[in-house]
Amino acid sequence: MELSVKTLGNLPATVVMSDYDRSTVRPGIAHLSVGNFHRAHQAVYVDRVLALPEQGGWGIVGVGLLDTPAEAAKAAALQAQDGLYTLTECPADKPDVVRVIKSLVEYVHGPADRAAAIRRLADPAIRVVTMTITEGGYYMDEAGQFMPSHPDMVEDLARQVPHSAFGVMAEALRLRREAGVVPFTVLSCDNVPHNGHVARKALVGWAEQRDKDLAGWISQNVAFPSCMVDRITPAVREADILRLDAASGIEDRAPVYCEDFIQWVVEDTFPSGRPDWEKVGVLFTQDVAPYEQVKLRMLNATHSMMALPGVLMGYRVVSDAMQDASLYALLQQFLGFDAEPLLQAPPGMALQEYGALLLSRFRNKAISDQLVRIASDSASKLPVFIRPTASGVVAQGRDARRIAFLLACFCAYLAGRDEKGAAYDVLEPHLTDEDKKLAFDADPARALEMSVFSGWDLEKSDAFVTQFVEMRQALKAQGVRKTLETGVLA
Ligand code: CS2
Repeated sequence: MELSVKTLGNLPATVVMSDYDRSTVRPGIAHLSVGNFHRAHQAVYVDRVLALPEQGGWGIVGVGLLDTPAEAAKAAALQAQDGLYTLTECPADKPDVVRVIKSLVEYVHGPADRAAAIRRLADPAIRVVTMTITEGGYYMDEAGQFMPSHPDMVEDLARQVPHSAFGVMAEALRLRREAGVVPFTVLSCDNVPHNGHVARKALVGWAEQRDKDLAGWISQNVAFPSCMVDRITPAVREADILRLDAASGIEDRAPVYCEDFIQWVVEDTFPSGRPDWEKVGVLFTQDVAPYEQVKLRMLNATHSMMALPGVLMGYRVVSDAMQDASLYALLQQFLGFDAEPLLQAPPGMALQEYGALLLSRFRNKAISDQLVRIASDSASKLPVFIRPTASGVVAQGRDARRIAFLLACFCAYLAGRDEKGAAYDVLEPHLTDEDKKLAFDADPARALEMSVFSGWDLEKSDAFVTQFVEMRQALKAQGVRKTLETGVLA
C-alpha cells in the first residue's frame, strides 16, 4: 500500500502512529537539511508533541538545501507521500516497531526555487528553525572562527540568492526584520560542542560579509540555544528500502530505521516560543555543555575509534565489529583510560554506566549500522570528537598509544582499500588535495601537518610524533590486528 494522507486511515494494523488529526496541524518549525537523523529524532519529538492539546501549531516544514540527485529523489518521494514516512525502531531484544511519522507537514526542495525557500522561513508562523547540516557545515577554523574566505562561502556570498543554510537564514531574517516580524530561534541539532554558539558565529559571520547592520541585528535579536542530540540512525540503502517495506507492508519510498534509544537535552532559550517538548521526553537545562561533551567524546569518539580500524580489518557493520574481542577491548580502554578521566559527568549521570550503555547500543544486531557511514567525513569529525581527548592525553604526557593508532588508521583508511583487498567509498568532502598529499607523503610524520590536525598541538610532543610514526609503520608492516594486539592494547 502506498503512503499518503489518503491511505493513512487504511494502513496495516501493526503500524502505529501518534493520535492527532494531521489536517489541523499548522507549520511552526522549519528544518534545514532533512536527513535520516532528523527524521528519526527531532521529527519524532515533534510528532509526540503534536498529539498534546494546543500544540497543533508546531508542524515541520522540511527544507532541502543540497542540489544532488539523491536530494531531488528524496524531495519527490516525500512530496508524493505528503511528507509522511515510516520509521522502524529496532530494539536489540524485542520486535521492531513501525511508526508513521506525521510531523513533516510540508517539504520544500531548495534547489527548485531558492528564493521561495527563503520566503518560507520568513513566514511569521515559523518560530523555530532547526538544522542538521553536519559537523563540517559550519565552516569553523581550528580556533573556532567562521571562515568567510573558505571557497564554498566565497561562492555562496557572491550569489544574489544564497544556497547555504546561513545564507538562507540571514536572508529570511532580513525579510522578517523589514516586515517587523520577530526573528525565529535557531536550533542547531548537529554533533558539535556548543552548537548554538557555533551556529551564531556562522550566521552572524556570514551576514557580516553581506550587511553589517543586519549582522548586528541578528546578533542582538536571535536566540541560539545549544542542544545534545542522540539516536543511532543508519544510512538507508536500496536493499533496506525493500526490506523495510516488506516488513511494514507499506510501499514507502523514503523509509528510515534506527535504534530504540533516543535522547535530546536542550538549553531553554526560546524567546519566540517553542513546543512543550518537556512533556514528551526532552530534558531542558540551562547548561547543555557537560551533556554534549560526554556524548561527543564518548559515543561519537568511540564510534570513530571502532570505524577506522574496523573498516581496514574488513568489517562493514558495527554489530559485527563489536564481536571482535580486540576491537572491543580497544573501545573499553579508550573510554576508561583516555576519554573519561578528562570529562565531568553532568548531574545524575555516571560516566562508566554511560560507557557501558553505549557499548551495548553498538552491539544491537537489529540495526546494521554501517562503519563506512561512521568513518565518512572523518576530517570534520575527528577534530570535534577526538581532538579534546587527544590534546588532553598528549599534553598531560599520558599513554597516547590509542590516539596514535587511531590517527594512523585514519591515514591508512584514506587509501580506500581494506586489508582483504576490498574497496570502500572514502567520502571526505572537507579534505583538501594538500591534505591528501600529506597523508601519503614519504615521510609518515608529515601527516600530522594535515589541516584536520591543526591546533591539536600533537607535533609539540616528540614522544607522540615518534609513536605516531611507529604506528604507521606497524600498520603497513603487520596490519591492523597485529598492531592493535601487540602494540596498542594494555
Ligand atoms: C556517528 C553519529 O556519524 C557518526 O560519526 O557517530 O552519526 C552517531 O551515530 C549519532 O551521533 C548518534 O546519536
